[in-house]
Amino acid sequence: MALVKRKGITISRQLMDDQRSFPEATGALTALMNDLVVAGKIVSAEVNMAGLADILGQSGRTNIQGEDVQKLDVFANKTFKRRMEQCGHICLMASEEEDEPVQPLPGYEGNYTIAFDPLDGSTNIDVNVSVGTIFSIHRRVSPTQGPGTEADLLQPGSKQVVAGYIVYGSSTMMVYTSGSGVHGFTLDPSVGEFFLSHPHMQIPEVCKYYSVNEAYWPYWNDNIRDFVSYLRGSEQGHKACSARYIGSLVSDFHRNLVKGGIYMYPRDTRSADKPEGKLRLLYEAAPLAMIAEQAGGLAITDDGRRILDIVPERLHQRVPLIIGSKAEVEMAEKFLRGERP
Ligand code: P6P
Repeated sequence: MALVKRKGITISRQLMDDQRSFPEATGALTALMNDLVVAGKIVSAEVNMAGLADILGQSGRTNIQGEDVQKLDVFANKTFKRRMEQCGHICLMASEEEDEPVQPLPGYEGNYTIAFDPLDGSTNIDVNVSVGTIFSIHRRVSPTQGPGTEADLLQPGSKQVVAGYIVYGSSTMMVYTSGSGVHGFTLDPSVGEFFLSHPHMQIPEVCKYYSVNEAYWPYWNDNIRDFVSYLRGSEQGHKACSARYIGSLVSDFHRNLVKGGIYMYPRDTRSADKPEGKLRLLYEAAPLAMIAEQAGGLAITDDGRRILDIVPERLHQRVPLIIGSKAEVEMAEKFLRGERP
């Protein structure tokens, strides 16, 4: 039955239908995803209450990225870790908030890995800008017994079995793909259930928005600068896109997925400790790249490599990212080769 006619089905029903399309499926991935959904509902409730509770403000700690860890970050990380370590289907997990991989509880090992950014954009919490969770799931490559190894996590994005995000905004939405299109589910907090609201999402061909922090203009290379000028419509008669950048990757990406747009975080010369830009490959760029390609878009680095082809070497490896509407990312590739329209 066409997905459009299925609007309003629950996410657990969609997950069951996904499972049915894989005859060899055991139900493990479905069970894993259902526990992930529970974690998303718990974090959503907390994010929406944060303005009322005393949870706002800093926790006083810093994470591996050297960033202040906000209390809600800590809560979200604990919630996803706790759900995943006891779901019985994870052999190892990686979190932006954890320096090292995290093992499941003894006896609860399984055949998948998950990497997640529990609450991306958390510096926006105290100013009430939407934030999000990003997740990436792989099948283990190590022998299927006991805890996994780092090799199970360091797989290219092209090997992901599921990729997705949860955006905690004016409504909480979960968007994911298991390789057969991108589906968006909206949480009805009155019943605590995600319902299919955006079946088979496709990034519009026309690029309506461009999202990049233009304060870094002086630190970009000329190809990036010329491409941003092109997006502004200041030359080659290109229809200008509107600039939209709220400093929350999940929110910027989600808007561009729905309306058409391109998000960029290229490398810059500001800081020697981030030569590859700021965003992380494992739990930010790779899962969003799978979503983008499944929705008809593209995702590359600022030297033209396909994000999904990159084999990670380190858990928290950073990567430059250009992602969004296909035609615009292809135009970016031209500029990166030194060509001009
Ligand atoms: P900048 C948030 O910290 C984040 O990882 C993304 O969500 C966001 O797009 C980006 O960093 C913002 O970084 O350097 O523009 O403030």
